Amino acid sequence: MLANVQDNALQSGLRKLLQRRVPSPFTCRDGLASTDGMLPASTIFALSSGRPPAAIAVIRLSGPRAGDAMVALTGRLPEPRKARLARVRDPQSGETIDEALGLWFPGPNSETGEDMAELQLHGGRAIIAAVQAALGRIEGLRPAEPGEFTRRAFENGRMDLTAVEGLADLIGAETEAQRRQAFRQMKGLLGDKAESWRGRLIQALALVEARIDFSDEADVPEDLVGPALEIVRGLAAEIDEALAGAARGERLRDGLVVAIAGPPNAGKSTLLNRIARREAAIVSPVPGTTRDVIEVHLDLDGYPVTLLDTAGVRDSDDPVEQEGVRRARERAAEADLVLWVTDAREPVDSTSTPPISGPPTWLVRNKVDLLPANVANENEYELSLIFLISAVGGQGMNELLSEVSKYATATFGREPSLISRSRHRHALTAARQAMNNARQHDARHEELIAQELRLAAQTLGRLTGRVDVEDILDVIFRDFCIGK
Ligand SMILES: Nc1nc2c(ncn2[C@@H]2O[C@H](COP(=O)(O)OP(=O)(O)OP(=O)(O)O)[C@@H](O)[C@H]2O)c(=O)[nH]1
Ligand SMILES: [Mg+2]
Repeated sequence: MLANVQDNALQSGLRKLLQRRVPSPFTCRDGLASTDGMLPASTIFALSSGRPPAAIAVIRLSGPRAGDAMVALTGRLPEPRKARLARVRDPQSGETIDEALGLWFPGPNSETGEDMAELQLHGGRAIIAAVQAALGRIEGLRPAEPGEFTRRAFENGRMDLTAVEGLADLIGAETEAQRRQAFRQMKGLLGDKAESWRGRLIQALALVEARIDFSDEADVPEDLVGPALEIVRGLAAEIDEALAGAARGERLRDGLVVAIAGPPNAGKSTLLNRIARREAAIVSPVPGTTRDVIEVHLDLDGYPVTLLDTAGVRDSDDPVEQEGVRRARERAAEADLVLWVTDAREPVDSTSTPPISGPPTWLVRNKVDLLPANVANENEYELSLIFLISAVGGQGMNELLSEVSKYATATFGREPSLISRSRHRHALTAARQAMNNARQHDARHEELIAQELRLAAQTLGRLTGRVDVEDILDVIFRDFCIGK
């Protein structure tokens, strides 16, 4: 019975919210007509495939004149979503430029939501230049800005903002784990979650609004705020769970940073080169060879790892070397893991004690190939992990790499995180904060509670781009390439 009354109150609360003329935080951006406001959108085109020359070049068009342009160049439109072999001609001179596959995707069920056409040409520079020049001469057509196809998809409600970010990450993904996380995001996992959270918040808000609006009516139960806050409590727990994985998700985008540090001449650069399988850093018998920090990006069992080679840490009068040592310390202190490399022939003394505080540090005793047999006893040394390796001979390298890989697995976790950017974390933290505030108000202060819930819903709306996000759009789309 109470549930029924609540439902009725919820319905009328929602109705009232919808009837209001004041702009509500729930104004959504779905179905925006075009970037150009009331004017018909221009038709854009771009080379969407990689750098020529290549086997194939894909030129895409999107906008109201995409079909006309296709007809102008190839004579007629292919059947929707079916490839058709076509002769591509310059409409001005009539000269054949190439033979290509043409595709036609009428809107609104296309990627951008607009009419789209695609030409798969041979990937030569002259062909691409000739086709682009021909397209540029057609009225209403212009070259696309970076990310403009995706921006149109967003503005036409085909993708939410988190999916757009997922797509950018998917294109940029270099390792399996990154690809997996980005793909889930592009498929709308975070966006759908945020939308469902927002929907439930609006329900809670409607209950509170109903309480405010009908406080003097007899059939509205006293306590609508209680059930509303109960909804908020459940939501808060779910958002907290998502936030718990945030650090993992953000780290996966950037990769695990492993710094190789230690005294001069210990074989740090040799170790970097061995792991990277190329001569990335200069190796020499002269101590103090490496001055700058050298970065190598690796794929370690599907996880992204940035390996840093640094200058040998020692006191020096040379200002350049001093700067190198300063950078070495700084970058090592900020790393996720430090491999402190020393010469295994040196006794375990002050040089084997890493002066780096902060990240976990493993002691790597290098050049074991130069040790007389069975001297390799390091039991007395108190560090969590000690490795005996030869960066030149390869001894101990498998053990070291497998431990680093285990460390990466533990850091990133097997389950991809829902959150992958600080933008997501900030939005969810802000929503969470507003929800907390709502729950802390006295239940009689319905207006204050409603205000916090409105704020929380608005923050979640910004996460998916459903409410007023102009300010962040440029930042997000800037990362895209032209043609996407
Ligand atoms: N025998 C042997 N020699 C090694 C090994 N690792 C490095 N070396 C040699 O040690 C010397 C110094 O190596 P680097 O890799 O330049 O040492 P580093 O720690 O980068 O030195 P700085 O950049 O000067 O701090 C070179 O002559 C290397 O060939 C090893 O495992 N065994
Ligand atoms: Mg070096």
